[in-house]
Amino acid sequence: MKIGIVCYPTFGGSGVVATELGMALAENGHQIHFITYRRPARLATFHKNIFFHEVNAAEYPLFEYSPYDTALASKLVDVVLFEKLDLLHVHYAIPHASVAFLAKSILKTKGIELPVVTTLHGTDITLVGNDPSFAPVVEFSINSSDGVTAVSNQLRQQTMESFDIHNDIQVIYNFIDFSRFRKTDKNHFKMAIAPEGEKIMTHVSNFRKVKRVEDVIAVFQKVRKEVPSKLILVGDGPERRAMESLCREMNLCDDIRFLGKQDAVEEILAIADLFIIPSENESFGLAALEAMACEVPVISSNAGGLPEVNLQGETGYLADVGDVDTMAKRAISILTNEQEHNRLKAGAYQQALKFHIDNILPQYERFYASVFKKVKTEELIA
Ligand code: GMT
Repeated sequence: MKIGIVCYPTFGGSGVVATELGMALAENGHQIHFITYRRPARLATFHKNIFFHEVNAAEYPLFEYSPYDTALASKLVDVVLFEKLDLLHVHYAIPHASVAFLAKSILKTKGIELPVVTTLHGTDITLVGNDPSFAPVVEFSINSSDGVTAVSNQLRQQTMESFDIHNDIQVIYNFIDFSRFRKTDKNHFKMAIAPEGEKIMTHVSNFRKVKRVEDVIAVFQKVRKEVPSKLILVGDGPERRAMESLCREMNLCDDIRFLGKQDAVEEILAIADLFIIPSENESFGLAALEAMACEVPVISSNAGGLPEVNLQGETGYLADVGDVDTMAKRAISILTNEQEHNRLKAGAYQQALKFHIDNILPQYERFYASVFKKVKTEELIA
């Protein structure tokens, strides 16, 4: 199929999933067209089946805000017409689903029926999507999509509860590419971070409030009192500066490393003993899955879809949002008991296998085929 993919090109989870999906589809022989304002961060290598179309929203003195939505809709129409796309898959409802509806409507006037699939990722429903400034458009565009997927059962459920939805929403979990995310020997790196053989805790996020990075630091402070350990923080975002100040106030700077945004997250996960993700809300928790694929047990909150990924006592442990005491207690018990640690490492890996890209990719392909067939059948009847 010729598939257009619209996403945020950043390190955010939805952009990562969209890019990895596009690359896997291209590998499977589909022709993939990424349409966004910048080359997606994870789209590192050239592939004969992958094309990138950059959206440029024109500047004009009258515009206080450049109308990206309009520029994206125009670009979509242009790419669909020129490249003869079979289907458009938009990731993250705002503004991609409503822009897709606009592009679809324009194409209809030109006699073209464009099947549109929308994937909901989380904050497009749980945080911003619910905001009255977006909600009516989000609801309308979910209902107007030809196919809708959500990345966890919990996100599906929450979408149904938050909006008046009369469209089906199919759950297709996020996935992991084991050719990239797997345990590798990075002992030289481990020696550099933890020269005395300290345990290494890791957190990866975009440092937004919803991630509760302050809880990561609070847990680490408690763990460090009992277990010689280091904390690696990967990523960047609005809370990073405040978190650096917190580390100074808590006198933890010698044991916490802020690494910023990293391309090769798997190399950091390869030396981690424990991953921590105490989010206020998390529709899935792709970062946790990436850690699990690298045989790293997870301490998480029990928010959102995290219990569908991290299984209590099997792949790590979960606690209520903000319960840093329980999280620390669990972390200490894992890091001080080698047998328990090994059991959870194996459990994490086994659970990650369920999200193997080879299991999830066919689900998307089947979904595309069914949406395509439905739209084309409706076109014939009309
Ligand atoms: O986690 C983020 O802040 C980024 C966000 C996004 O929309 O890019 O991630 C969401 O989508 C990811 C991929 O489906 C999920 O793994 C994350 O759980 C979800 N984030 C939240 O729900 C907060």
